[in-house]
Amino acid sequence: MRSIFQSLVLALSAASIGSASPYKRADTTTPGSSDASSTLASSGTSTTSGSSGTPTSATSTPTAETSACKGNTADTRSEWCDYDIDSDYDTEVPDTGVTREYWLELTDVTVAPDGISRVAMAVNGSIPGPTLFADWGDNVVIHVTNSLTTSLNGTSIHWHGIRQNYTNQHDGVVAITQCPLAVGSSMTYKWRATQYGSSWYHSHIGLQAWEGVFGGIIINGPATADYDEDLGLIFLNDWDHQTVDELYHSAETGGPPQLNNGLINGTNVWTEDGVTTGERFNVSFTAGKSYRMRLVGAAVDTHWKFSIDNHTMTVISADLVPVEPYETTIVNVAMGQRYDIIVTANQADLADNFWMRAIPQVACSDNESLNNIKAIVYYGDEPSEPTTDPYAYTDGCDDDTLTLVPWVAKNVEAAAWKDLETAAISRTSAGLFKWTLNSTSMLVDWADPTLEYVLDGVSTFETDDAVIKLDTPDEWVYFVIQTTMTVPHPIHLHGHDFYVLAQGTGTYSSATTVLNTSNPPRRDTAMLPSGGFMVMAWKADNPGVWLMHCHIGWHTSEGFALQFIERESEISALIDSDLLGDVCTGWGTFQEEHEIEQEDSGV
Ligand SMILES: [Cu+2]
Repeated sequence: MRSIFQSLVLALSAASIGSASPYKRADTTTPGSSDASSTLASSGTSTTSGSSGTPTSATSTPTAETSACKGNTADTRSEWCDYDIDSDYDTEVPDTGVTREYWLELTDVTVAPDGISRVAMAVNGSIPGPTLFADWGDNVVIHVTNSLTTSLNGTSIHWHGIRQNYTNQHDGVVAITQCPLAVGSSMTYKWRATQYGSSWYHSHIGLQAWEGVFGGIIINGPATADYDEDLGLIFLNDWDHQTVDELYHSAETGGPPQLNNGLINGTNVWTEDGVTTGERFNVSFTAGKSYRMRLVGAAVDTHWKFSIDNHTMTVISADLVPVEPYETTIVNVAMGQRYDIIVTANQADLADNFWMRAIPQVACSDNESLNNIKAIVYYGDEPSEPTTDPYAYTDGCDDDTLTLVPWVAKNVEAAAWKDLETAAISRTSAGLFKWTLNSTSMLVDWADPTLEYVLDGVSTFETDDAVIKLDTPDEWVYFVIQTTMTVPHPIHLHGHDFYVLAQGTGTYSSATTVLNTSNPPRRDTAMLPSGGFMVMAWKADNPGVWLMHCHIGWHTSEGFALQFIERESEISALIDSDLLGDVCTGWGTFQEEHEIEQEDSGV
């Protein structure tokens, strides 16, 4: 039997013989540019409320002219035509009648984002892949083609943070909502942009996201503070000169490996034997202007502190939830989280060049380039090496979640359903680390997705399917996760923005833990603190099978996941059985033909 891991090793040798593929193919569908020589603004990201992203829409190309709202200008960012920042996006969504259509193709590539060559996987030839733009209320249609002909990996694409209200089947999670998409096949995902803000899409099979299969999502809408220019996404990735599939064995036997480097928007430098390779990402500032940037925590196992020397940031949104603006000099970015920030270019008198820093937090990350994951913010004509100093900070895997005050205020009602689960780690008889939650480590079959069971009327599941059922429509669910282990975990829930009622160190107590139900922070990814607990809540208002998991790549693969079957009786009617069946049939044939074995939790 040939496993995915072995397939990848084969891919390595094949790719190193062949001619070096370009890291970034010249290609018109990459607004989220990874080109180190260009500034964010010139890389094609949106500079006004209307998206200027070029990608490929046959139905309608998103441009400023076709934007759902022309009234959203530099000093009227809270407006959105008939809607505004006060509109409750849970209950009202602009009816734009617009469909944004995109085509994404996954390929095996050889890349050198820090000058060191290795194999990877790319979307439309680039890492990060192209940014998908839409306006609030648009329909989004994405055709994904798997052309991973060297690695022979199956795939799926998850649209992180997108609520998928009544569109569970388009959530893109292998073993849960679909089978892996076979090499040589295409699949079309359809969803509606009912929220707005910044997010990302990424593969949701094994560790493939961190081989390079990810890109940005920007949904234009109103904002809680004004700014002049939108500079688009800033992806914060960790990076190693070995692939994550190669590193996984050491992760599951010896714990998380040290990683070589990190990338800001797909690029950074690397110094070895006195020779520096690669290039830094850089951003051009014009004195006096204010810039919106959209930070994305896209690492496999790194918690970041993000800052720009001498500059202050105003946070206006977290995940896809607009918040009351607040100022800070450091933003903590956990894996899976996004923060929208505004930075005013008001330091030109001090210097021409400033470091933008993504600093791995040693308390829960291990990186060889601790103080060298940086980009350059420059005033003037061109960047040069900054000499600025970082803000002082105390190392720690902190979460800014409890600082957040959602702009559209919502309260949480009393729990109709409650559960508490403990996260722990154990070793199998084979010496492999497995994370457990709900007293089990998730192990699901990628060729047998939960939606297939639901469609077939199967309602009992194995313990290691890690199923929790939420049957009552619109009931309030309180879910506590706690751990005594000194490892923090970014917890991500699909299908909902959850409310964080409490988060802290020590042990949760139903008697003494104070729950905030009055407009608590809400988002799609928040930290379970090291040796602590988090109390989450959400309303069962979205029928479907929704994964909850730790967003540390190693941990998901080691089984740190649960699936909620929400309103089971309503799900079948929402499933396109042809779509589900076609992808599974294609995978069955492909898997058998190439003798591919599943080696991890299945998600
Ligand atoms: Cu974890």
